[in-house]
Amino acid sequence: MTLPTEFDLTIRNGRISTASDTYHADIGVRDGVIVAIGSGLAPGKRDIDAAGRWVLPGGIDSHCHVEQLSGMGMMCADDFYSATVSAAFGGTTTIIPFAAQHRGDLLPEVVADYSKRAAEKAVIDYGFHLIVSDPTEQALKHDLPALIKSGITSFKVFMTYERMKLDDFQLLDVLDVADREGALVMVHAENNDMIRWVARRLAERGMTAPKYHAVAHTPLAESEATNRAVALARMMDVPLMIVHVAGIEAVRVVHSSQALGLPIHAESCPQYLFLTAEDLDLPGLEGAKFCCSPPPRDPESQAAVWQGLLDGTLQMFSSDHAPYRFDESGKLPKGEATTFKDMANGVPGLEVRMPLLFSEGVMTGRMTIERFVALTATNHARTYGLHPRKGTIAVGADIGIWNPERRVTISTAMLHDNVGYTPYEGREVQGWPEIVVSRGRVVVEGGVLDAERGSGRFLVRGTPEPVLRQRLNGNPNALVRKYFGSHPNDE
Ligand code: DUC
Ligand code: ZN
Ligand code: ZN
Repeated sequence: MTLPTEFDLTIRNGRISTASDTYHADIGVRDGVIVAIGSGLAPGKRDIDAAGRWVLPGGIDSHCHVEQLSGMGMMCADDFYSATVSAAFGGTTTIIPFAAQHRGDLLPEVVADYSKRAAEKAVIDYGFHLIVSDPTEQALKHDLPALIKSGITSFKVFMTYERMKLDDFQLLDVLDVADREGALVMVHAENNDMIRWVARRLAERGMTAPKYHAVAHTPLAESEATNRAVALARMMDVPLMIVHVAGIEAVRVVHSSQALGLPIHAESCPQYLFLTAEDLDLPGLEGAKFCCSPPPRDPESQAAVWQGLLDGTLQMFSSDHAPYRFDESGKLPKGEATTFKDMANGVPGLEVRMPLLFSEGVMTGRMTIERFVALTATNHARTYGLHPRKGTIAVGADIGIWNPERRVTISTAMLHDNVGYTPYEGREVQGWPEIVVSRGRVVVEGGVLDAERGSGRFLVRGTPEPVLRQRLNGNPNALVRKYFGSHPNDE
């Protein structure tokens, strides 16, 4: 076999890690793809010496909110430009944000709108998940199947938020479509009535400070809804993705479902490793900066999330970047009179997601570099139909070149999002992605961006990989399927 000798880019002498291996080699890139991995490759037109550096797949953040109107009517602070720039500076080269349907919206119009805005502004590649809040006949029978075929192969549903939530009947309908069409359902699992009941009583008693958000969003609301979502998926015999797992009991529900052999996948986020409910308990409204749903919990839950990430119960580490400014546009819609019920829910994290886990997971020796790669890139690519174009060092040339020695103190001033604060202000991390490559283009180097607005591409995603499509063997609760066989093979 003759190896190509003319490369646009070579990355030489680096220590390459994927989700399965670590080795020293050179990488040769041509026309935006990796065409050679070997030793002693000829220098490319652009030649990077990565000696002493770790060469990792570009990260994939499969849960982030960009230029999205929330269920409470708040617009995100980041548009597709600032979000993708911020992601790139943190080592992430692919994002999968949401195209969010609000009740009454037609799904194809929602997607057309997000697609236009992203195409004009994104600097790295992106896909979309749908948010389905109005599963009409039209949506279930025509629009969802058509959009899945067009490469949007996952959608999120909510069990809470008055204006977004689906009831169990609707959840079953959506799971059914996902099953028929080969898509994956992601669920925000919190029991709406439990939260509402507590929140109303807190408010009646004048308990309106940000810290009461974490009281209202009791861990039981999360674990109950997680358990119910699993039961619904089990009845339909379909895989499920539980997003932003926060509490120890929810981790246990996921773990025990997997022990039964169920294809229940789960994700967690930096806020559940590095923040607790105490962070919401600050003078005045300052705690609003740490308000997200589910809320950060306690050290015991932090430990359970760490354990879940290490033992495979949780397969993905996403930011759930939900950027809102600390002003009337987001966190403080009623100014000083804002209560915990009014504040926009969500914390920023696109840029620091990978550095935080690299530092606290890999550099402390708690986590292998291979596991880090799986959690921040490869498992996202597999689960959401992007592997191996993205998420590994094989074909697509999305790469982060990390300096494992570099110490960085996180501050708002150094970040590239448009939020104006970071929950991780003042935290020191070790390890930083100094050079970031997207489709063979060096987009970040020396703290400088070199990427055109609109140069990111929409990714038509495939169906989730077979592991997620695995059928349950002899699942006694899947008898429903016997009578309503929706799988092509069953009919
Ligand atoms: N759910 C999310 O996934 N992100 C932000 C807020 C929320 O409720
Ligand atoms: Zn959510
Ligand atoms: Zn989210």
